[in-house]
Amino acid sequence: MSAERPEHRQFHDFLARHRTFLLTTHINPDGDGLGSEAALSLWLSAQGRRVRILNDSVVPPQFAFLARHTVFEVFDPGVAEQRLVEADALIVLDTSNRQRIGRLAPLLDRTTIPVAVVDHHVSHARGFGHVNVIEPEASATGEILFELFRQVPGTVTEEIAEALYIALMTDTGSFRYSNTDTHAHRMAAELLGYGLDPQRLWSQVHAQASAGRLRFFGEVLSALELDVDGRLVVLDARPEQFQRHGLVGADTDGLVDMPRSIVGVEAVVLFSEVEPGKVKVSLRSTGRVAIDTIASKLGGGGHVHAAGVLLRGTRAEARERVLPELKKRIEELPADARVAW
Ligand SMILES: [Mn+2]
Repeated sequence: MSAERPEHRQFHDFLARHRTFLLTTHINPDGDGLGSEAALSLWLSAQGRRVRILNDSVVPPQFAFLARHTVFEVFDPGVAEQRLVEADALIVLDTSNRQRIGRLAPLLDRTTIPVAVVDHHVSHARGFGHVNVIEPEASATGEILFELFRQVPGTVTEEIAEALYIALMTDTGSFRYSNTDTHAHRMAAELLGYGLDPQRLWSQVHAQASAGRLRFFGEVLSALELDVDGRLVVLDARPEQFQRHGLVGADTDGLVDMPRSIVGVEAVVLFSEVEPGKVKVSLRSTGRVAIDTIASKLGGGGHVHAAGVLLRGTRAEARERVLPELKKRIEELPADARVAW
């Protein structure tokens, strides 16, 4: 083991001190949260540890294949109590905000279980774990795990590489977001060396849409609004549209990414009223507008390129809370180099 950072050594010491681990991630888990859980679960199991995964939310269908090798349990008060009693330690992945783990959070008040946090979100707090490995410069939590795993030579298998690749691919928007750097590409190259098929893995996550989902996208996109001289795209989705096209939940990730391809766009915001009175605000930046602080001020979170928040009230009220600040930030940007030439 050759850990250079003190937090990495602390994390390995933490793992060495315990036998039975409970893993969890944030509510509405994404490919990074779930891929990181699957990877760490496989890695710890191979080292003779007992591992359980318990999340607040269900695994979305496009990530169901990650459950081939690992079981993802969904929160139930009785099961959660039992898992916390059985485990020697809890590892929280892809969030350093205690509230973001959902219904497991209040139960932690009643236990003394040691906690480790591995995350890459920018946070003002230093994490709520006894050990905190928080590296905002990492493209994905999976990238931090890969580094930790490699410190113990010969421990990464094809199954672990696949789960880490899903974490990296999804959190970089398939290597398009501003967090896609040399580290991300080097990691992808190394992971492919374990025999992964990138085309198959991309399709497994992204080629799962129903015709209804595409019709819904088409309807919402055809009504897109341009603001701030075409530099802001505003999308709006009503509860009736979700229902009419047979969409369950609020899987709008691909939708809010599409207008980023319009020339000159700095930011995209989607107001989706998934059910009456509940508006999911999804924000995307093409790299220059910091949208994560807009989301966090309203109680949400995310990264500089992708963030979100769930607001109670009408879509008109949500617009009033988000748009003035977002427009102001775009107006304050220096002139876009793309326009100059
Ligand atoms: Mn992540």
